[in-house]
Amino acid sequence: MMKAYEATGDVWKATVYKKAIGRIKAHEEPIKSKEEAIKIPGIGKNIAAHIEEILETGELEKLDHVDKDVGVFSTFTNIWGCGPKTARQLYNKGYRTLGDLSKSDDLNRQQRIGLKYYEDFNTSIPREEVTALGEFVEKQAKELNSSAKLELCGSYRRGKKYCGDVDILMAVPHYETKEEYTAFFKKLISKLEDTGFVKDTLSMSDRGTTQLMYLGVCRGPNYKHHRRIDIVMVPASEWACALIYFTGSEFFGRSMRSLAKKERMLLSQHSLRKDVQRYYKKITNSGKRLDTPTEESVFEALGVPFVEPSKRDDLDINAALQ
Ligand code: DCT
Ligand code: MG
Repeated sequence: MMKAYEATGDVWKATVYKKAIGRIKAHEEPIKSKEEAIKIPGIGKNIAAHIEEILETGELEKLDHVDKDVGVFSTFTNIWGCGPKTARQLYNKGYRTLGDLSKSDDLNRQQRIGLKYYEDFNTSIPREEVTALGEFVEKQAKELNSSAKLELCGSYRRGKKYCGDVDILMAVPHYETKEEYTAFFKKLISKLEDTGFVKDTLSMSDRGTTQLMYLGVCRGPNYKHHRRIDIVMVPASEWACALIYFTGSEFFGRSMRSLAKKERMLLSQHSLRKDVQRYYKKITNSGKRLDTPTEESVFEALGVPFVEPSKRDDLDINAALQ
C-alpha cells in the first residue's frame, strides 16, 4: 500500500503506511489481533483493520484494487539510486521490466550499478556475514594503521539478525586534520579494491564537511552475494556523535536531536554544542562545543540515561523521559 501511494504521488498516505511498517517491524511480539495492533503507537483504526483482514484471510482485498502498474513502480524503486520520481519517469517513458531497463540509456551510473546487483541488494544480510565483512575491512585498516578504530553501525549495532547493508564508522586517533585522515581513507579504499573486496563504487564524498563517506559494493572472500557497504571516516574528536548518528535508528536520532534542542543544545553527527541560541528555526549563536569522547558522555551532557543500541530501534527519547 505504501508503494501504491508513492506511485500515485500521495505522499501523505504513503507516510502513514511507512510509519506503520516501521512500528510493526520494531514490534517485539507477533501481532495476533486487531486489538493488539491498535495498541501500537502509529497504527490507526484503518491499518489495524487491514492487519485483521490479513490475519483472517491471508490477503488484503484493497490491494487488488490498486493499479497493477504499482508492481512495476515498486520493482523500479527497489533499484538502488532510483527513487519514486525516477520510477515514475521511467514508467512514463514506457519501461515495464528490469529487462527493458537493462538495454536503456535512461539510467545514471549509480542506477546501472543498482540494476546490476538488483537481486543481491534486495536480499537482507545475515548478521554473521556483516560481522565477517566488518572484520575484513578492519584487518585491512589495521595493516595501514594499527590504531585505526572501526565500528559496525546501523541495524547491526542495534542487534538485528538481518541487515539491509553494511554501515561502518572509522576513525584513527590523533588524525585530526582532514589531510591526514583523507589520505588514510583513500589508501584504505584502494586497498579494498586491490584485494577484490570492493567490486564497484557508487560515490565518495565529503559533502563539504569534516566527514568522508564512501558508498560502494563489496563481496566477502567466502561469500556469494554482493552487498551494499557504507564507510564513513570521521576525525577522532567527532567519533561519539557520529556513532550515535550512524547507529540510528533514524527515528531515535531525530528524537535525540529534538531533545538537545529543548535543552538549548545542538546535536549533529559532528558534535554536541551547548548554550545555542535560536530565533525560530535559525541558529543565531552556535554556542560552545562540548568535549564528548564517548557515547555515554553525550547522553550525560543531555541529562538522560544511556540507551543501549538494541533499545534504539523505535524509541523516542523525549517520550521515554515522561
Ligand atoms: N540515518 C539517519 N537518517 C537517514 C539515513 C540514515 O539518521 N536519513 C542513520 C541512522 C541509521 C544509519 O544512518 C544507517 O542507515 P541505514 O543503513 O539506511 O539504516 P539501518 O538502520 O542500518 O537499516 P538497514 O538494515 O536497512 O540498513
Ligand atoms: Mg544499514
